Amino acid sequence: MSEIFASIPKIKYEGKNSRNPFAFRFYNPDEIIDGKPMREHLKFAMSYWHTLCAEGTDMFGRATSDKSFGGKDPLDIYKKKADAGFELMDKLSIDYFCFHDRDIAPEGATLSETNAYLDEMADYIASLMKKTGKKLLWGTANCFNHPRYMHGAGTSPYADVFAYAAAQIKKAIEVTVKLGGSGYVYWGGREGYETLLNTDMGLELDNMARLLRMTSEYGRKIGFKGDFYIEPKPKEPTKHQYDFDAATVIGFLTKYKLDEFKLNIEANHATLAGHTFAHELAVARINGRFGSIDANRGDMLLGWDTDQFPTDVYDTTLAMIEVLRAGGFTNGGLNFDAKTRRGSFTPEDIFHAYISGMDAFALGFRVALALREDGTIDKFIADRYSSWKSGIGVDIISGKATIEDLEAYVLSKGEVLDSVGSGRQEYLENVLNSVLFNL
Ligand code: XLS
Ligand code: NI
Ligand code: NI
Repeated sequence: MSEIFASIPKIKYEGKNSRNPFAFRFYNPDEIIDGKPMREHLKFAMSYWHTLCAEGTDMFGRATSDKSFGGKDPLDIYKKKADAGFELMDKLSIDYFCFHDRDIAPEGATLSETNAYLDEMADYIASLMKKTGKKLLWGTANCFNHPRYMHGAGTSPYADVFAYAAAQIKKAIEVTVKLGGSGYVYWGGREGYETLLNTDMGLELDNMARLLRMTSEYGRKIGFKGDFYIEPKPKEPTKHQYDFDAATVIGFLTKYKLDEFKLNIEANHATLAGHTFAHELAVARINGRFGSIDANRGDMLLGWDTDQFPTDVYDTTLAMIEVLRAGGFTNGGLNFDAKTRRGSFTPEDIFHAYISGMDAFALGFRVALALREDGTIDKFIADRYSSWKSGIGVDIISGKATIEDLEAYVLSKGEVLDSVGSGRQEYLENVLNSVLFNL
């Protein structure tokens, strides 16, 4: 196999003072931190679609980069994409990858032709995995690109389209299982609507649950042991995406008793929903649904999913605090659902992008651990809620105190303003800065 990114060396850790653009300054894959190598804490993954497929097209312009990697006919191109992906993962010390079914193989004229391409490419990828030790973090089905899905897949008004989506997802789960994937993602795609003038929302949501139940049960039947994830997103492509945010998805999963589903939280989707990335991770965590992360960022001034590589260390730090609080990743990891800007069209740009994103998360992780070690923030939170550890607080939590007891308590006590302390937000923000800039 000839080298595809010949001008790019294997990226090594050189420490924070290095100015080598093709080196890590904070990500040291084999450094043991908190009991295990950094690579096992962070579990970085390459997104197949952005890295090996997206060519920079937008509404106003055609491709600016070529992702055929020297391939000639369609299948050859997909094999070259795979070669390029495994070379990139090796050079960047990325252990995992994620894909949609249509990222790894071309679509044929019929489902059986498409499935045959998929089988051939799955075998090809399996051989590269065997050679390199790289692993599949999660697979998914692209049920949003083809025109048949213009009104949705599981929520299409047309039963034939539902059936097609179910068949497509069946195959995508089979490929995920075959490649030993530790996760399977459902991103809502076009599951949503534009206007109630043409939509039966109740039926669409019931059908979405039917599709999730049917396909996930099939996954278990064929031996899938990993996690199923829903990836919330509030808008784009449809105006009202059904999987708006973590809380909405959890409400949906609870209503339909889809208990084993976890969440794949994407940073840019969080901000589009009017939340912070850390908020969405916390909502997943406190509901026992924390699963995996699509690492990226949006642009404060733009209202769509720009899928930029994450470089904001405050953001990565606050996210990694949540990952630590959740006890770290089990089947999930940090998938870079991110792409270079259209004007950054060279292979070098892809490497710069991954290096910056991986370093931003590695630094965020180091800061999150240092904050935990420092203890100021955790202690502040514990103290702030200490009134629940004794007296009336314990009686409320245990259920012992009735509403009459609470009234008697307040009547005897008088005003309670004296019990209320400062939130000290500015002080805590400064604690964060002191730790961040002291590393
Ligand atoms: C799109 C989503 C998509 C999912 C996988 O906005 O982020 O890329 O991660 O289908
Ligand atoms: Ni995503
Ligand atoms: Ni996205």
